[in-house]
Parts: sequence; structure tokens; C-alpha cells
Amino acid sequence: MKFQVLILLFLLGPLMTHCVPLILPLDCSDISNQDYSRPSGVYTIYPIGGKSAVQVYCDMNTVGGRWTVFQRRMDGSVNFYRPWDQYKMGFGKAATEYWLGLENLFHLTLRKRYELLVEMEDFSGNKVFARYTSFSIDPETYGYRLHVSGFINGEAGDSLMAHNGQKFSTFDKDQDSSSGNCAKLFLGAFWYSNCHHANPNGVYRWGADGTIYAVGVEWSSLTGNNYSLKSISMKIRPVH
Ligand SMILES: [Ca+2]
Repeated sequence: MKFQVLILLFLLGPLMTHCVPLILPLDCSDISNQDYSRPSGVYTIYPIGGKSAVQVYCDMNTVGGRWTVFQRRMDGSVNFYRPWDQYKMGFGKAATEYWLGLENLFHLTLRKRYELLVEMEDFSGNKVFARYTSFSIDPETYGYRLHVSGFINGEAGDSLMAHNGQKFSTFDKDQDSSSGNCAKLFLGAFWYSNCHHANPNGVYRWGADGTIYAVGVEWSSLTGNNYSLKSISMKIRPVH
């Protein structure tokens, strides 16, 4: 009898494994699809497979939720003036300020088609956004080149299309289209052209500050080049 049970388990074993598959979420959309009641907060996703666990902030509320936040500034608690390897692999804390990492971002946009939402707030409490119907980046061998299109205005104006087609630059890896080093000049890291209309990874400052030109957390179509935002977040969601 015991032997028969063992045989049964042996036969059913693989079958049971297949009945209860362990689905690792690629992004916040997968997490939401597993359980629509999940609130906004910090979750673990696996953008590059089972060994690539990374913590992110999931926005489950804004216009339908399911947003995976890949960049977030809110209080100046994290230094964003960092070298290439850190922008590649990610840094910061998912609960507050962080950068998800270009390699994770590349793998996400390789697997699904995404839209982009950039939400921001100034120090007067004005909350606005810019939305783009298509967002992806190339692999590292192509400099993590940015592809963005389909601007939808949420009162922030468009400060990103000017960066479309640019490679990503950090102070130790100049891939911008300027003769200078944009990351060093504007104390950030971004898809700089010659040099920027937006500097979301710039220096966290408290509103209007022209001490050093255009180094703040800026979205120029909203606040010009000498105003640093209170908060900004860049988030992506799969397009159906
Ligand atoms: Ca340059």
C-alpha cells in the first residue's frame, strides 16, 4: 500500500508542479494582474529572470494603476550624481528615492511594449504630468538609446521629445551630442543631447535657485532652467 502511494506521488509529482506554476512578476502590471486589490507600495519584480529580484515602487492608483516606477525623486535623501555602473545596475531605496537601472529597464522594454508617465510637483503644490504613448530603450551596446513618442500633455509640457534618440550619459561615460560633458556640466545623468530640456536626475534643490545654471531636478517646459521640482517620478506600463 505504501509502495502504491509512492508510485502515485512519483507519477503525479511533475503534474502537480505544473498545476501550481510559480509565476515571477516581470513588472508591477504582472503583480496587479495576479491580484487587483494590491495597493501602491514596494514590491519585488524580476525583469531579467529568476535571479534578478529587484525592489520597485508600484503605483496601483494613477489612471488605472499598474505603473512600474523606474525613477523617483521626492525629498533629496539619495545622491543621484553617480557613475555609469550605478546607473546601469540601479541604486537608492524603492520606498523613497531610486533609479531602477538601465539594464532592468532595457529588459522590460524588450519584453513588452510600454507607455511612459512622468508625474511632477512643484513647491507650491501644483501637480502635473507628461505622458508618452510609447517608451523603450536600446541595449547597452547601443548606449541605452532612448525611444519615446506620442506626447500627451498633462500641463507639464513636453521636455522629453528633445531627448529622443539620445544615448544615456553619466559623468564617467559621455555619450551625449555636446562637445562638452553634459553630466558634469549639469550634475546629473540622462539621455543628454546638447545638453538638456529635462534633468530629472539632477541636484535636489528647494525650488527657485539660479546659483548654478540648470543643475536642478528640472522639466524646463514647466518651470524653466532654474527651478528644481519638489518631486518627479517616471513610470511605465504595458500597452495592450
Ligand atoms: Ca560630449
